[in-house]
Amino acid sequence: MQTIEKKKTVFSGIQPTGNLHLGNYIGALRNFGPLQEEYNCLYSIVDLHAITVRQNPTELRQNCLKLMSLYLACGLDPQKSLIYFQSHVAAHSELAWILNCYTYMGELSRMTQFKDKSQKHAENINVGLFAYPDLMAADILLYQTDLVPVGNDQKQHIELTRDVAERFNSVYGDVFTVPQPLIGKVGARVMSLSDPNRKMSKSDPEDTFIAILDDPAIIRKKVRRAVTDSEALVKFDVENKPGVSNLMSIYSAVTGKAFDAIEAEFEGQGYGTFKDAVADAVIAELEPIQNRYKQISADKAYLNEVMTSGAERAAKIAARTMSKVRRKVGLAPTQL
Ligand code: ATP
Ligand code: LTN
Repeated sequence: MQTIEKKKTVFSGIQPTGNLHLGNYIGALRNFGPLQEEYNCLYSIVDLHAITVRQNPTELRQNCLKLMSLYLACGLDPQKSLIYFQSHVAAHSELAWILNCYTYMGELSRMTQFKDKSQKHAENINVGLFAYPDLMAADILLYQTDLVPVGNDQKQHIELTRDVAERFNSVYGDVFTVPQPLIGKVGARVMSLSDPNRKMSKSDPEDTFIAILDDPAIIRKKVRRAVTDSEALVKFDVENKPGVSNLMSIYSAVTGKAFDAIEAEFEGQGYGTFKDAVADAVIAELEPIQNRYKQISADKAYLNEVMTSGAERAAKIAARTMSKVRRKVGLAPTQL
């Protein structure tokens, strides 16, 4: 007898903060599209997460639409995936509150992203920043997600999500699917161009990252200026040659070439030739996205349709989980 397997669910989100960079693209965004063929996918623009650090309202609003346009320009298809803003589905905030009551202060204090951001924003270490991982857990658990495609830096948050889900399930029975991270092999941690020992980050200065929407001339300039070493040898060795290794990872991620093939390709050549090839490959990857982005971001009616239909469909799925959670926890029924 033929068994019909239920399609697995994939959920991911990106914060609409600042300029999306090559790390976000290689580590997360470019992996989203191919998953649409095989899974039920939900891709959210997580605007509630963005306000854990102070935002300019006008800029945040613009960044929200910018990120949705980028999702679409990178190949997300609203016929196949649900694309929506986190704040448009109230269940995210509701479940986050409930999960807060099942998470320990000690667990949240250990999160490296919290520690990093507390240092970067020492003047505003707010409760939202601390409880951020529970909102992320709510995003994921609301949809009974099986797989979460993210960069390496988010692994700890997914582990926390799993712990909280298992804790909840052990009290109330099987309420949540326990999710797994989906982390790429190459490029899961793209490093800063000026300090290859730090991850490329949106909140760092412009010249440390390549933005997905950077002009080709700017991309070339940034790659040429990227920190390497004085050895003039293209070799993958993260410990001793972090700058060159980072550029090799980027090159490998966009061309699909293996590290030994890249070493052979640039044997006996200086970093100038290598960097030009990296810049060419990155430009070739990003230019078509930039062209699609220009068209899509100008089409407000289309964006409107995508976001409203995405939120409506997401809310229906989320409501099923919420009603189960409410019942299990013992919250007052909405009808007697
Ligand atoms: P910030 O550094 O300002 O906190 P961010 O650049 O990490 O922001 P997010 O919105 O937090 O951006 O991340 C979006 C996605 O991109 C996540 O899946 C994250 O794991 C991934 N990501 C972020 N930075 C990198 C990087 N340097 N290399 C690979 N993946 C990354
Ligand atoms: N915390 C993530 C963004 C994020 C996310 C999610 C990723 C929020 N909710 C749910 C995957 C699934 C970040 O900072 N990159």
